[in-house]
Amino acid sequence: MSDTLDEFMAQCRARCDTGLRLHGGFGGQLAQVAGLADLEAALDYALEANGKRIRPCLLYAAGRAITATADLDSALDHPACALELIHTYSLIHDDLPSMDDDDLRRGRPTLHKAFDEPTAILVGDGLQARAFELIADAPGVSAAQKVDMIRLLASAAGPGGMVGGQFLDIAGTGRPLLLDELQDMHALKTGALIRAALSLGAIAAGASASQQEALESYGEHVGLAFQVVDDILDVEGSTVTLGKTGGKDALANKTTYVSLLGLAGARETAEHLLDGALEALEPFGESADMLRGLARFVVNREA
Ligand code: GRG
Repeated sequence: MSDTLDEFMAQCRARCDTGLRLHGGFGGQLAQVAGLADLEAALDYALEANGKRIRPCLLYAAGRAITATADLDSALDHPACALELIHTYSLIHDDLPSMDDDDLRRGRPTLHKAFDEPTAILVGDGLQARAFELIADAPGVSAAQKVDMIRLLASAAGPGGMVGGQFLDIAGTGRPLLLDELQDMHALKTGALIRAALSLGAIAAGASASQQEALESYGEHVGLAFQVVDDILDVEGSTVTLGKTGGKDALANKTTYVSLLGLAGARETAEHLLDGALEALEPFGESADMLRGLARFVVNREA
């Protein structure tokens, strides 16, 4: 993998899409079991969705910052797909009527709209379990690396990470949040999986403790920047470009970086976070160029 950021991202997405098809899905096997054809169809619907795959891109880029071994990418495929499975499950559950109650995701009807609510809950549960199975089966990494990755992903996705952030978000709905509360909630809800992308790539590539620390700091900055920009796009983007319902935060009266800081203040915060992310990469040379490009991509994206 190499060359420009666009080419790098296209290659990461292609690897992730292929991996999800080959290892995330069941290749028609579930449909052979009496009564499970609809479950497999719903799983395939979730896996075929047109996501940006930004977390897998970060994971592959973190690996590349550490080492340039020829078989690196094949060692990163399973962790990258596992992370995307967890992310996809979180979006499916977030869209449920009892959570954010949304009809549109990734430019298509949400899973509970295309199928039904129990199926959407079970598909989310299934994707989550499948993620850990994928890491356990990962080629090209040691048993110790697998255990470290499973522990890290479980912790990032669980109550001390993404689930905790989602809980804080729901609990905080309907009352104004202070900037610190907003930041703490997003550091868990969105930030935990983004930080996990960097750490999983680092573990699979055999990073030293100091390299892991630098990547974690980069991940913290990029994770928050991702959310600040998400809040900006919710105001500035259209439902068509976003592929999900725009303007929802204001309608739901949610505290966001834009509601607290204004559009210009939120944009400035995103730029500061970008500077912090780039600074965290100072110990790395050119090998971290894709991470630099991805941080800029996260801050300048339009969807
Ligand atoms: C239900 C346990 C549970 C958690 C849900 C991540 C999350 C927690 C909810 C998503 C709500 C949301 C829209 C958060 C804003 C940031 C975010 C995660 C956006 C979606 O990620 P993208 O833009 O999506 O990477 P794609 O579709 O490109 O993968």
